[in-house]
Amino acid sequence: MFKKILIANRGEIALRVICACKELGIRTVAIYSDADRNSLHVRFADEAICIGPPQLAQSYLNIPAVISAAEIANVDAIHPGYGLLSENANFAEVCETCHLKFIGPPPEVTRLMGEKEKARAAMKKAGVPILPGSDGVLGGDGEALEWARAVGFPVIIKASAGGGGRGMRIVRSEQELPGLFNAAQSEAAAAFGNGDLYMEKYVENPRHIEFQVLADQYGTVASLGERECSIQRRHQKLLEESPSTQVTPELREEIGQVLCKTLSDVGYVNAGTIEFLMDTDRKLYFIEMNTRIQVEHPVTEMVTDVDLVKSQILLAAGETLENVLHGPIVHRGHAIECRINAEHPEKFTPSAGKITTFHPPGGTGVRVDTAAYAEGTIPPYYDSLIAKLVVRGKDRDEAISRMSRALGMFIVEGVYTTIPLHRKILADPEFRAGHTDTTFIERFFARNGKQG
Ligand code: MV4
Repeated sequence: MFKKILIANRGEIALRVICACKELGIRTVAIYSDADRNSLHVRFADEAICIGPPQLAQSYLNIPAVISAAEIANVDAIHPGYGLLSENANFAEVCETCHLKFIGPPPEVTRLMGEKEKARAAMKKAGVPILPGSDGVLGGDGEALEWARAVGFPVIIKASAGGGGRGMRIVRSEQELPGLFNAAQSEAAAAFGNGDLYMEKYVENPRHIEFQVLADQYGTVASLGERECSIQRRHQKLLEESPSTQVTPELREEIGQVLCKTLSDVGYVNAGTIEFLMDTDRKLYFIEMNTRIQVEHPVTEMVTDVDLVKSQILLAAGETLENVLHGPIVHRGHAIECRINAEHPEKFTPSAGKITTFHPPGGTGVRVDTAAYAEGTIPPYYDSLIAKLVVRGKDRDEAISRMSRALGMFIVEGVYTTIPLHRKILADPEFRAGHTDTTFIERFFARNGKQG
């Protein structure tokens, strides 16, 4: 087992990894930027090393600085958390070269899943349902037009290196295709340094449903069911839940089985998330895979009682999935997570500054993942997530009641937060009825005005 792990992240996820390490008896090394000197991840780690100025490129994304810290502290492994270097295959390779275990899949698997049209091809080959679309990268707008005619409008053009919605264009007619193709190409080239594009049939009003898996180094893979994450604004998730109201036990089992086989075949190791779109006929189609722990992982932890971060560490250290899980995966009850962001309620812009009052809720079935505290400051350089409020109930109705009361007992003063927005979403009849496709938030704002 690892003796010491460096956590290449900050905020609530750095604390989450520290929790897992403490329970496993592993020493922790925090890295921090000048802006994070007084952060809780620094306080709770056994050691902490400052790696540079606040800007991400000079600190948490600075590979030589991160590796130097790992060498100085003499760690066995690096946990990348989410975002930052977590899906950077070059970083994973550098770790390997330096004999530091990267807690994630092998670099070549990270690279495969990072090239979205290659991931799509691999899933198709293995029998995972995908949407009709191009075979591989589009050679130009002429080839794009041929595929669009074959697939039928509307289609969506996506960046191969993409994710998060950048370099994406919906195309509804032949006339607008060349212009939108060029726009997507320029945007992808500027954002990712790679203008490769591919095409899929466009699904109207989809739900975003993702499956959680765990895989060991010996080809054994387990599915931990799904999370529904359709409530998003500008490709930022606001609220996630498990199970999805739309996934039957049979569909969960069917998709879980095909995913386990596929990921075993590609040599996947680590926790992982496979994203699907669900159309209005309740059919699921693979869109992309994330090879990291995700922000919303606690939703799955609440309904399965599996500690996903501990599992990541144990699997990276060479444990078998059988030893990590101790038995079959059982789903109990319903969990909901609300992402509490420090942001202005109308402008949705980050609200940095000093938190003057901080009182998180507690009680039965309530979990708060956060690195925030009273008198602490939220630096302007990083993302605006300050807490994840997660509840579990015996069913969806109980989870909704519990979340509503917990949101009402969450006091954050000094910065604007999304707590008032979440309270209104939880009270919304459409949300309560489970009508939560990806157009939910737009319709919600249309009903309630911009503030919700
Ligand atoms: C789609 C789609 C409809 N059809 N693909 C947006 C981000 C990226 N991860 C995938 N996205 C979408 N891909 C096809 N073929 C609609 C979206 C989409 C979306 C997906 C999930 C959650 C929210 C979304 C909001 C707008 C568009």
